[in-house]
Amino acid sequence: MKMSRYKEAKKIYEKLSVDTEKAIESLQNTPISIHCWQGDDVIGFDAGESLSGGIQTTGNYIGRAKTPEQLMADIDKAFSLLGGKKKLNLHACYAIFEQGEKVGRDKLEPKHFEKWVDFAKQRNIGIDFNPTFFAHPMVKDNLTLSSPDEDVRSYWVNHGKACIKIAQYFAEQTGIPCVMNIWIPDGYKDIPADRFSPRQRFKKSLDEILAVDYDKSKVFVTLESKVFGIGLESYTVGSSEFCLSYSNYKGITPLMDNGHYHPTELVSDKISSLLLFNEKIALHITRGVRWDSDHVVLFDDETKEIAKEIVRNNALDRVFIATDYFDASINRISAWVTGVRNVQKALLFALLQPNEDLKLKQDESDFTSLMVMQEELKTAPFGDVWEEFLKREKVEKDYLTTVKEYEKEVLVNR
Ligand code: RNT
Ligand code: ZN
Repeated sequence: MKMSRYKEAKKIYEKLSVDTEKAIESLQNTPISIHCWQGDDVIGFDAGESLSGGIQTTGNYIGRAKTPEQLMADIDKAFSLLGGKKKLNLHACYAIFEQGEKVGRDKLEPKHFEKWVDFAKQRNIGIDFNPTFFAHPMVKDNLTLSSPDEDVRSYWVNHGKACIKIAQYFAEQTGIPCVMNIWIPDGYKDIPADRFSPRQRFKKSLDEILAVDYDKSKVFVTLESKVFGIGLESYTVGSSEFCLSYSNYKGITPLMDNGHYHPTELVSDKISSLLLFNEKIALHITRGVRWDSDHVVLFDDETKEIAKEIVRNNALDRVFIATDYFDASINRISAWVTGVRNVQKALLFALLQPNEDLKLKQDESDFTSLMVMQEELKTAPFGDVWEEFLKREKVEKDYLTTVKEYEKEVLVNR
């Protein structure tokens, strides 16, 4: 009888001292926090404003989710095409209000997210959370937590505090810890006269937010840095140095988004340093094309290199892995599935490297072997192991057909 492609691949990897069974199992147990905002171009339900804060979606593909029901249905569709463990990553702007109810972001409560909790519980998944410091009338002159206007600053401090409580509610309701990520767009288009005071105010605001009493085993607060935004080209308050230093000072978790650095700087090279000094670290996996454009994640070199850094440092349980991209020019369900599958492919690819052997070659200064081995591994039968993972997770390899059907049946009618 002909051996299955997976069995053959397993044998080939065995010869390289790689256990494909172990690799598949590790991937199955690695949660990916899937961002809800790919489904509606980062609009949300509370402010009805178009996107701002130096980030931008481009494209006008049919079928943007406009209601909680539509977004939930689309997330379900995407989830049905994805294997592995999932978490849902929500933003505060996805609060769901009763008809006619209007609540400021400074006054949000757990009850405004009850429907999301039901959604998560029914699907047995955890929820991650983000205060939304953008696309809102209380963002004045592109400033929130660093604003010199005390009304503005305190409004956003109250938003942050409210969100910590909501994050703890998510953790308690689902029984799964919640990662709550703080990112602010604050910055200046042109050369500022004072770089110090905005950062000093940002620090003060974060101190005030984190003074809320919360359970640190249930809520992991992360802080995301950024180098520039559209219209905020000259200065961002939450720079890399600020965010790393602050995380260190307060014992919270640093978050790196690989679109948030100068184009030749690589997050894959930063992970090891952060792992040395932090118990946990967090990532937003995205793809910047010439700028922080948030294109759909591909199975490309940097995504693979990021995954390798997580895997070969034995850090799968120390890195909170989340996706963060938004493409409005293609089918949004396909965008979700393609990007998340590519993160998983990269992880599996990393899990299928003979990492110990490769390290040894480096330590022996046998760079010739190292190069040859690394290149050979690129054409090892990775695809067969990937398909085996999908099979075990009971998802079809082909998702395009399903996506197109859903588009014809559901999305075109919106
Ligand atoms: C913006 C940051 C941030 C957002 C989301 C919507 O540049 O990457 O993480 O993309 O919070
Ligand atoms: Zn991000």
